[in-house]
Amino acid sequence: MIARPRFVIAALVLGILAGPGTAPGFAHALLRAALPVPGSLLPAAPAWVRLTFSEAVEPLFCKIKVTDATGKQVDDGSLVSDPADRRRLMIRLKPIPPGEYLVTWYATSTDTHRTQGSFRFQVSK
Ligand SMILES: [Cu+2]
Repeated sequence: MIARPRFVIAALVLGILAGPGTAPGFAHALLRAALPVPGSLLPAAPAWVRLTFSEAVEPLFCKIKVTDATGKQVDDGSLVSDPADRRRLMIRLKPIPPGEYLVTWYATSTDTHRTQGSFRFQVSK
């Protein structure tokens, strides 16, 4: 009976060491692609921000926030996931004037690991 918790711990350690496949590291949701492209200067305001991660993500535990240069939120707050591709999240933007915008994202992959990041884009005058 006393050995049981130790067995469980050993199994967990072995599970961690064995890891999921031979991929380098674990299945963290890293940002693979974004629209607008990070750092880009756009001729017109985009209607959406779309992020594609390296892994499937859990929309309920993800967040995308888009703010203007004064810190005011310019997204409509409703995160949309793509049922055809669970690595993809989108959020709709309010009509935005020319300026610089910051996209901040928090993602939770299906293995519950969390990642976060941010990038900027600009809308030209
Ligand atoms: Cu992970």
